[in-house]
Amino acid sequence: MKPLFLLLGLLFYTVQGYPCDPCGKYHNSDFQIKKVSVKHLTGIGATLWEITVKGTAGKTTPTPAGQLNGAPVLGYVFPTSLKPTDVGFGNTEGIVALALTSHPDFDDTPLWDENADNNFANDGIVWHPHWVVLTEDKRVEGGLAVKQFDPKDTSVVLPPTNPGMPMYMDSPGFQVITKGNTIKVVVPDYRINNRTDFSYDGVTAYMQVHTGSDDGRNSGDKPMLGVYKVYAVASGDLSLPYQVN
Ligand SMILES: [Ca+2]
Ligand SMILES: [Ca+2]
Repeated sequence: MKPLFLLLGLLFYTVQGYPCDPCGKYHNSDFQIKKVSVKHLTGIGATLWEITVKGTAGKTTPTPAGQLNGAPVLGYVFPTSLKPTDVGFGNTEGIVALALTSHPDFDDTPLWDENADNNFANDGIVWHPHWVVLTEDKRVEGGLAVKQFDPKDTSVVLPPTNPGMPMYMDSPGFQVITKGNTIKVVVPDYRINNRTDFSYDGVTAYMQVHTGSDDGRNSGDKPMLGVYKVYAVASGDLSLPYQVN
């Protein structure tokens, strides 16, 4: 797998010549990574995933676009060496990442009410986790996108908590905590196949939704959810050098 990670790392630095107007707006210290860690807490049977930044973690959230097409998504992302099957997807190629995101234009957590107001469809701006499978995608500046599939493909397996989009994306509902310069997420062991031996990295990024048309169908010239700008990579080269401890 390592050559793939290195290739993707290289992509980050070779395709930044594309313009991305909204990207610069969020390029601040809240997304400058100081360190990343994943610790196994045997006492509660969970791993604690944490990104520490120079500024205030989670303070900067996107300005709404007012529509789904072009909707901005900011993320604190943990690319991992976990297999898609470890987190409930079927077997498929790509990098499994846990992405903590904020996106005020839409809610993709129909099972969860993160702001606890009894409305399950208004939580997009609240930092919340997604499992995603990332693959190389040269149609966007960041060189990566969430892997899509044909909605008619009945062989695709998604976790039961997926939000119903034709992408390898899950809305697992784990607790996210932002405090000072850290953002954290608690992942129960049984939700990652009891794995504690994986490697990981830390990334902050600007992503964007592309539906391509008013009826919400993707036109194909851009990915449905692409990475447009990588603000920081903890390792510097996306080599996933860190191990759970
Ligand atoms: Ca929700
Ligand atoms: Ca709510």
